[in-house]
Amino acid sequence: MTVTKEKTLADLVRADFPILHQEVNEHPLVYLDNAATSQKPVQVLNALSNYYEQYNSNVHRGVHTLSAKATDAYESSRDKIAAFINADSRQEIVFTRNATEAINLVAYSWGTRNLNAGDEIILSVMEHHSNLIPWQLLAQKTGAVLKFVELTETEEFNLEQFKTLISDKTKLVSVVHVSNTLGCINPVQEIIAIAHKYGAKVLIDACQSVPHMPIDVQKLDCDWLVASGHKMCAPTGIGFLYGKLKLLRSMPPFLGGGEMIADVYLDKATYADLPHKFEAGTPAIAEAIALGAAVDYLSNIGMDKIYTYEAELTGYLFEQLAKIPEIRTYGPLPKVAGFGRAALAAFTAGDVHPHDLSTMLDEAGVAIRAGHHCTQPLHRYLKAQSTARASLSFYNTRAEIDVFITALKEAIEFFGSIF
Ligand code: C6P
Repeated sequence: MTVTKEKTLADLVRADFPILHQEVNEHPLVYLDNAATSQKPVQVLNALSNYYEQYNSNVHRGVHTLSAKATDAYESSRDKIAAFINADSRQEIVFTRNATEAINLVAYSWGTRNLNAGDEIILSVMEHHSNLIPWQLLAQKTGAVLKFVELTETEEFNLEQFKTLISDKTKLVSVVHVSNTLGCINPVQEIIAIAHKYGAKVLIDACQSVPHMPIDVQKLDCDWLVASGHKMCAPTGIGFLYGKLKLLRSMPPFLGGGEMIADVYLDKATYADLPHKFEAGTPAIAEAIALGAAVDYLSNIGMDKIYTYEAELTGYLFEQLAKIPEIRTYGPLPKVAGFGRAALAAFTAGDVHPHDLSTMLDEAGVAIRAGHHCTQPLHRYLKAQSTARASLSFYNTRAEIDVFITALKEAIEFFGSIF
């Protein structure tokens, strides 16, 4: 009797990703930099080229056939995103360039109108610069005060400390769902419920969660949520802001120009209804359509399936890293069966500089990131100048983790011998 090995998720999808089937430095590419940007399946690449080859045209302007087709595809992408995160209305989805722009939109539009001197904004020390600098700028402009939640002993969001920071002065809580450095999954549902008791609004930076787990904005009850397309199998230059309808309605425009208007006079204008009020100028049409294709692709696999498969890989990755004595990982360890943290590992290896590790791994065809991952304050807090980071996706395999671990051990041995 022949025993056939059950196919893993990666076995089933890898053929869809042309870029993965190449050699880098004469070794098969092992791409473990998915938290920086994910690779794109052929279905998404086709959506891009189909648009340019068959119906390239501006949206919401022409009445000709191509323009109507482009508008339909662009708007249907919005429907797909709304369904993907279970928004109550398609008008709650605003296309932006990326998560960074979405956060700036909220800080500028809502923040400048609603915050005054002495009001408080709660962030955490693990925020990406994109969820820090816009609030610093806003605080400088309005006199609002920034407060920071620190980490627990296991390097996770300190919910107990959060409860001591929040007060009637808190007007906004803006926190990351999954840290791009610690890999912890923050208790956002609890954070949101607590913040709402104090009347504070909550923005969730879901850049590292939307591509890896099911998200339900109605269940979370967040006021805004942001994500970037390029981390979820879509092209660069497109992301989205989710906001509760009433709240988005109350916010003034962010950028002015074409597309976002109703009636324009020389000295004044009225604005378009949502979501167009926040989409000034010709948008990234092809990219938005391709984001819809990426959402279809992820939905066809199933976000539960992706989450479960990645958890299993995470368990294996941490098991292997734990066998290397020089390695110190950051953030919580996986709990049962790899669950309880995201599919990435930031680490240091004794005195070896993370950039040296990354360069040597690249020679073996393994792509990881090294540096501060745009979380410089967190690295300062952890007393690490920089870290190396391997981040996984559902198309990665155990065999690739083995290649990474072997190359990592060789790099540590090499640098150990020259110090
Ligand atoms: N993190 C990483 O390698 P943009 O640049 O707008 O697409 O995404 C910004 C961003 C915001 N929040 C989190 C949690 C993120 O991880 C990122 C992007 C990449 O970790 C690039 S620095």
